Formats: sequence, C-alpha cells, structure tokens
Amino acid sequence: VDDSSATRLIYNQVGYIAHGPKLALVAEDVDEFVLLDADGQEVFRASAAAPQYWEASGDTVRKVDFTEWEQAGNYTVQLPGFSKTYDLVIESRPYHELSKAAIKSYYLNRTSMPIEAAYAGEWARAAGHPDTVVYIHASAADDQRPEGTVISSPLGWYDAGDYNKYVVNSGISTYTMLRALKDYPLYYAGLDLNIPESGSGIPDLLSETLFNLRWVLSMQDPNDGGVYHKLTTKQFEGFVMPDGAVNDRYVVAKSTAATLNYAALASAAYRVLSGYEEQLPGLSDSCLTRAEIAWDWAMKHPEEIYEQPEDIATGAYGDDHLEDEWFWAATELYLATGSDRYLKVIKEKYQKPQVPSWNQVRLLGVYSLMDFYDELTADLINLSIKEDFLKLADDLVAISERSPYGISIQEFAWGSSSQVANEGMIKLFAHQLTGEASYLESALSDLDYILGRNATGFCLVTGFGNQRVMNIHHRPSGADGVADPVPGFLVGGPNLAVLTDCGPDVERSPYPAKSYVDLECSYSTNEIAINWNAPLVYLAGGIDA
Ligand code: 9MR
Repeated sequence: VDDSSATRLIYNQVGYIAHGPKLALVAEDVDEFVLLDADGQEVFRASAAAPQYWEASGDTVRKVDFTEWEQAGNYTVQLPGFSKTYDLVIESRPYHELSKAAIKSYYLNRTSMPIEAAYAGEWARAAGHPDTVVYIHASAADDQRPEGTVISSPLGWYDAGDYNKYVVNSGISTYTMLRALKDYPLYYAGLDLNIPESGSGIPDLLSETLFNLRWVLSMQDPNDGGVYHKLTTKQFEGFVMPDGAVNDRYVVAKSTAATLNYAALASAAYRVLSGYEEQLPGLSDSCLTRAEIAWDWAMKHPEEIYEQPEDIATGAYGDDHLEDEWFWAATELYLATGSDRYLKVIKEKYQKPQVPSWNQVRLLGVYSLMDFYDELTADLINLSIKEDFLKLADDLVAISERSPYGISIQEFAWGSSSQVANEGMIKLFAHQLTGEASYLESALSDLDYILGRNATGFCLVTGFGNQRVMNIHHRPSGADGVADPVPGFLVGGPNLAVLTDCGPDVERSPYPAKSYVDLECSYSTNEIAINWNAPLVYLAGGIDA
C-alpha cells in the first residue's frame, strides 16, 4: 500500500444528489474506487475509465462514474493500493445550504449598515461606508455639479475584496439575481435567508437584490440622465475593516457603458417590481422613468468610453466594445415599453450570444427575450435568437461530454470560476426551455467542478468542502480576526493573468487550470466578486429548486 499523502481523488466535496449523476476523477495510477458506508462496509465498487490527458491542467485523470449507487449517506472512499481515504456525501438535496450561503454573502458584503450578529454570527461587524458624502470628481464635473460638489449615494454591496462600488459590474450581478428570482419564483418565495428584511412579505432574494439596485439608481445624475461609472476612493484601501477605511469617496466620469448598464438593469427591474406594487409602491415606475432618461443620455453620448483618470487607481471596468450593452439596454427597454425606437436597435445590434461576463452582456438580453418568446414580432423571431441560444448551450454540453473534467470551460481568464458558473446557468436555462435532461446533467457537472472536482483540488466556495479555501483576497476576511473567511463566496479561481501577485517566492503552476494559490495576496486567483457569485446563486439555487 502506498502511504503518500498525495491526493488521488478529486470530487464534489459538498455532496452528490442521490438520484443524480455522480462523477469523480482519480489519478492515472488508480484502477478502482470503493465506497465504504459509515460502518466501514464496502457497498459499491467501480473501475476507473481509460486515462485522459487535459492540456489545461497538465494532468492525466480517469473518470469514475458511480451514478448507479443511489443510497443517501456519509461514505468513505478507498482507492485500493493507496492508504489515503476521502469523505464523500450523498444526499437527496445537498445544495440547500450552499444556495442560501451564496446569497447571504451579499448581505455580509453590504455597505452603509452594521452587519448584526443575529444575522451574521461571528462575521458581525460595524457599518462601513455610509456614502452620504461623496464628491464629484473632476472627471465627472459639469456646470450643475462642479468638482467637489457633495452628493449622497448610499447602500449597495462592496464590489469584491475591495470597498468600491462599480456600476458596470453591478449590471450583470444584479440582473442575474433578478433572473434567478424570475426563473424559480416559488423556490425563492419560500427561501428564508435570515437577513434584516426577512418576513417583510417579499422574497429575501429580492430584498437583498434591492439593496444594491437602490444604490445603482442613485448613481444617475438627475440633471441629464448620465450615470457615473463608479464610486470609489482614489487608491485601494488597505486590509482594514470597513469602518476603518475612511478615505474620501468620489463618483468618477459618466460613461456610456455605465449608463447603458443602468438603463438595462433599471428596465429589467421595472418588469420584476411591477409584480410588487403593493409592497414597493412607485419603485417600479421610477425605475422605468430613470431607464428612459439614461437611454436618452447614451444616445447623445454614444462614445463616452471610460478612461481611468490619472489620480484614480481602483478597478477600471473599462470596456470599449459596447454593441452588447446597446443590445441589452434596447432589449430591456423594448420589453418594458414596446417602443419601436428600441426594436430598431435590437435588430441592428444583435449577434450570436456568448458566455456572459461583466463586459459581455448580450446574453442577458437574450434571456429576457426568451421570457416573451411566444409574443415576439416576426422580425425578432427571424433573428433566430432562440436557435442561437440553444446552439450555444448545445456546444457547451458537447464540450463537457468530451472534456476529461466534464466541463465546458477551455480558456481560463481572471474569474474563471464564474465562467464555469455562467456556463452552468446557460445550461439550466436551456433545460427550462426544453426539458432536456442533458442540459441539467451538464450543469450539475459544472457545479461539481466548483465544489472540488477541479485541478486545484479545492472546493472553490468559502465555508464549504473538505479542502477549504481560507485566505481570500477580501478585506473584511483579512481584517476581522475570525479564522474562517466570510462564507458563501466563490473565489475567482485558476488563471495565468498575473503570475506575480504574491511576489517571486510564491510558486504558481504554469498550467492555466491549476494556477491558483489560497493566499490573500493573490488578487488575481483568490479574490471574490459580486459578478462571480451571482451565477453561483443561480446555479446552486436552480438545482436546489
Ligand atoms: O473581474 C475583473 C477582471 O475581468 C479584470 O481582468 C480585472 C483587471 O482589470 O479586474 C477584475 O475586476 C476587479 C475590479 O477591477 C475591482 N474589484 C475587484 C474585481 C475582481 O478582481
């Protein structure tokens, strides 16, 4: 028996669904996989499939399919010939806590209010960043609001491990949360997150989402409809708690990208919130009015590409390809108003969708169009939007079926975990459109990757798994004196974008799917972000639902 401590099994560390597909991966030198029950009795044995090499990780792995074993329980996995064993869970509903924690992380990352122990346990903390005194930066100044004018722009979530708030990145994040609510309404109606708004008569997921939406709405200049790109300090703050991070805050440069994200999000919110007129009187209408004046500003300023001012060093979220933002905003405004002026732009700007990210939002408009597919006009149907969407989903499923790791991602960029989550979301959405099981199975496989069946061996969500991420690049987690990081966050994950973020002494794998370190300094692999967590919310919630 080989006594080395090397890991030879990678698998979903949170659990497998009893009546679902079950796939794990073993190292090349492992031939068999044995499940022992809680009494140490062998209950199931499977042979490993033929070895497969993956260029992205530099690994050769063998698949073990134990789908057939459907008995819920806590198991130990033994790999004959090797002494190291592994704990594995099979449950009827293994992702319920994950689904809640993924949303709760947004509560724990709120600005402007104390995070109380009754909701946050050991992660309770004082309020940070009231943002009731925010200065107009030189880049955003005009006659009505000259440089140094004070405005108030409170609420919202911290974007990520830093303490700033960025409109562009809030667009996709907030929309994805509203999308989850729209697609699984009964599930979220009953999901209690134990947040201050719980029991208020609207779903907790919506309350949490509104906390950010209300901030986004405040980023519009009411004088002209333009939207500031971000609300930020000049430099990133240090690793101190929010209430100790007190440098002056500014709104910086109105941009076309931020204004179109705003128009899209506010009109999408208009549709969702019109169902809550009684609980939230007037909010939905004001979203639509604001979206329309944002659109008008963008029409007058179609090329205000964000350029980082010299004295500002925080995240840029700069994007100079705005075709997809125009498409998304036009789509949401068209669905809200039925006006031909938006229809025209949809037709001009439509292209086949891609996996979304903060700077590629076309698919968000496609998701929304699918809500009304049967009512769309013939010229929209002729764009083949549904066919193109299902082709994207089919291509992703085909790749995952060939992939040694059972996933669709092939190129690992900054935030690679969120790409996997967004691919899972696409598949779940396709599953709802068609009822085809292969989409759901492939989405589950993406979740397996996130929860441990990946080349890093870590469960990539804080607070979950056997091999846990501990040292995220997240200021409160670094400064709060609590050993465990704030839970429920998806880490950015492996990529080769910045190999030097921890200095020359920290070794990083040259393989993109493996190049990850669980160190606070690794902002490029171990940060968290609202746009990364949102598709995890959708994926975990959709599967749990
Ligand atoms: O997610 C963003 C990634 O796509 C970019 O490559 C990277 C560098 O510009 O920035 C990431 O976003 C960061 C943002 O700029 C500031 N807050 C933290 C975000 C996550 O790292």
